[in-house]
Amino acid sequence: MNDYTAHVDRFARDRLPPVDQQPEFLFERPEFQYPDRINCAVELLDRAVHERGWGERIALYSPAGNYSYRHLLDEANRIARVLVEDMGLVPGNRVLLRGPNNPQMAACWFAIVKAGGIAVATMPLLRAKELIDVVHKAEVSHALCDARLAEELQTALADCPTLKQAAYFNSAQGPAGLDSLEARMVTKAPDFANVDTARDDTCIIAFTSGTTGKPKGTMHFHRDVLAICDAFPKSVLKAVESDIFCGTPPLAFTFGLGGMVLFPMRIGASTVLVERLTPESLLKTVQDYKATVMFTAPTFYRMMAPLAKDVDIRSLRKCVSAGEALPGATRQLWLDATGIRIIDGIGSTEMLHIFISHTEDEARPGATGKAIPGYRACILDAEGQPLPPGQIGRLAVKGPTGCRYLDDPRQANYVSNGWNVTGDAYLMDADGYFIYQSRTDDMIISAGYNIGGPEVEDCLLAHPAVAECGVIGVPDEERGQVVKAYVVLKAGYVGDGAMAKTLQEHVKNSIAPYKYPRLVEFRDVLPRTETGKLQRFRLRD
Ligand code: 3UK
Repeated sequence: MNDYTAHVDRFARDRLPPVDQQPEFLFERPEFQYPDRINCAVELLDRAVHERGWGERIALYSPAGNYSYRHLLDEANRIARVLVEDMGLVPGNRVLLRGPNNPQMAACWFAIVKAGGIAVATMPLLRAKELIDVVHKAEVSHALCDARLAEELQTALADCPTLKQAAYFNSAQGPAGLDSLEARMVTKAPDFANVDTARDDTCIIAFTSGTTGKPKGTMHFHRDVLAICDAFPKSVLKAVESDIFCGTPPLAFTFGLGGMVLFPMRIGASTVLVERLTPESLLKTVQDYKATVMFTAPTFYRMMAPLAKDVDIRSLRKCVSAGEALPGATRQLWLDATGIRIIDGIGSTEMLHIFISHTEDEARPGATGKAIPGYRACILDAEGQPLPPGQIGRLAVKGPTGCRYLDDPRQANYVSNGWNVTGDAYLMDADGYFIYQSRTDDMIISAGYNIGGPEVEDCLLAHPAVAECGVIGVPDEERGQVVKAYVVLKAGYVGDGAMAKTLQEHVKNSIAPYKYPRLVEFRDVLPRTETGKLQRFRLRD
């Protein structure tokens, strides 16, 4: 029996990867068994208010005002009514969602999913051309967009024939003359007949922050959204209902959707949504809201460490790092500055959230941790055979979530023999800890040696003069490739030949000498994505 119940609009259902190209899913554990019919937004929001008695608690804090669980539900219901009654949404339609992290953005996400729609959230900084690619690929029919981001969307609309309905939220803050979501909402009652979806109906299409080629849309079901809430947060993070979450990842990035909204709401906790955070303002957010749990990327921890002494962040008790490898030097800096052991975790858009991580007690410098309960991981060789401990190969993982690209031949690159192959080079040590090396494509091969850029970066970051760095391989006639370091120095240091020599000696004295950067170039900044990932391909260009 196929328990996938078709939406009225079968677009997503008809574009799932063929069964033989899907990953194997593991549902053995009791927490990942969900009823056939379930709507994850109803589970997280309506039931919080109507069954769990959390209505009067604060769900979302923000500088513009706070939303109780009940207020969030009322707002989401009004928006859902606008979508269905005014904008003609039918279940299965794709809805573009654009906005910085703020309460109305979260309310829109719940509205779309309660109405059986598929949320296609996009990074706030995307330009019209990139929006057009996403709209075409997902055949988006509706858009809910923060009024302050209206311009790029309106530029895109001319080239988006499928996208016929757009409404703008936070409209008081945007230009005049837009179709205001709030103006429509005031006419709507705060209740809504939720759409009874199947656990295997797609509810989000998350586009990857991939660095090359056309963006890939990853499809996730209602049950996947619940599974990530019942995986990492329960077994590793162990947050509680009195916790107050904060952090930087955008809700359009599944790291942020989970960490900033879904995880706190699954347990009746609160979250602080603040737009455009900097290291300074994130620390200030912790102080002002007495936040207890933080989600951000490694570079943020590194930049916050020297500033931490100037703020009162004693409320903070748990810090999660993901998006790229956490250098051991950064882990140590944060521990020295705050006394907190960072929880590192690797996740991906394809897997929806974190699948290898560790608790604070199991933190080991250089190691991402072990497969979290519900997931299995191993290292595969080039032929797809599992490698013994200690050998570098391709990381492969399976669990209750997995990769389903929307109508994309690249499915065969990510999924092989039921395993999700993430594109990362890792090794597993004798104790079962997974140790990150590099992206598979980024492995530097110099004079026959395999060198992972991140290991060299970690070593450079431990030098007092280094603020940030990125290490890549550049073509070399004699050695195939040589190691090159791009270094941003801290204020007061000079990037000259003597400094290059000092840093080279530092690496030679700390790790195997053949890994030292033969080339060192000083930069003012390094190219990074909106999610804090170093863009190595831009260093290579
Ligand atoms: C890299 C890491 C080493 C790795 C993500 C948490 O980053 C997320 O999703 P993306 O699709 O990128 C996935 C790739 O990023 N990576 C992420 N975390 C780590 N490398 N250590 C880490 N801790 O190359 C991976 O394949 O943008 C992270 C939750 C949800 C996410 N979507």
